[in-house]
Amino acid sequence: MLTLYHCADARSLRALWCLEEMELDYELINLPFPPRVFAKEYKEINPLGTIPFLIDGETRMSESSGICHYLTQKYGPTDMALDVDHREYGSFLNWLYFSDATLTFPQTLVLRYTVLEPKERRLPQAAEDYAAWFSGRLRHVETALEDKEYLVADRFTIADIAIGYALHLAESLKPLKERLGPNARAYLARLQARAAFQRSQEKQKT
Ligand SMILES: N[C@@H](CCC(=O)N[C@@H](CS)C(=O)NCC(=O)O)C(=O)O
Repeated sequence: MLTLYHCADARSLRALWCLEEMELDYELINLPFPPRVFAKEYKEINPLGTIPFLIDGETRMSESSGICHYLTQKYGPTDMALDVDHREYGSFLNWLYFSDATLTFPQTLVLRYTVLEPKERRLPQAAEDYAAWFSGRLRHVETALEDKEYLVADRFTIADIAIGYALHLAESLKPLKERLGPNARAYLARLQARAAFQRSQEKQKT
């Protein structure tokens, strides 16, 4: 049995969404955010205290895009992943890694300094600087979607889950939402309309 530790709309949504797209059996454990503070016992399961955390037998994973990749490789075959001999394999992997290392990283600083920190510790200048940084990186997504519905291979893949989550997070933060371009907005709406995405939104409420 696969077990996923999750917090609503946090990066673990990538893994939850992937589980739903693949229609796999799994146990979902919803935690309050941040679990480090509100579910201290969770550190006994994941010493990092971060989510997502996936348990599959002896396997333990804490990287959201890596979990999506693992699920498609281990529980595929699925059209949601590309094989190494696919012409766009490099691009596929690049989007997977780009999603968290390059896109979500500045977003989390905006989240922290506009929402998570107590009012007296908030830093509008830092939030503005990292929003601008995010904006520069987002241009890469906007351009890639110029004439495409999905990022690679003309079909929905986990690259879309990984990048789509970053856009979903951006939409929830005012300084980032206003920076989403028309291609990114239309793409995000397409992704959010997927039945599996909708189910993942429902499951995180339980
Ligand atoms: N690179 C990791 C980042 C995991 C991570 O930092 N998750 C955040 C939530 S989005 C977290 O658990 N924050 C709470 C904390 O650091 O205490 C991934 O892609 O999953």
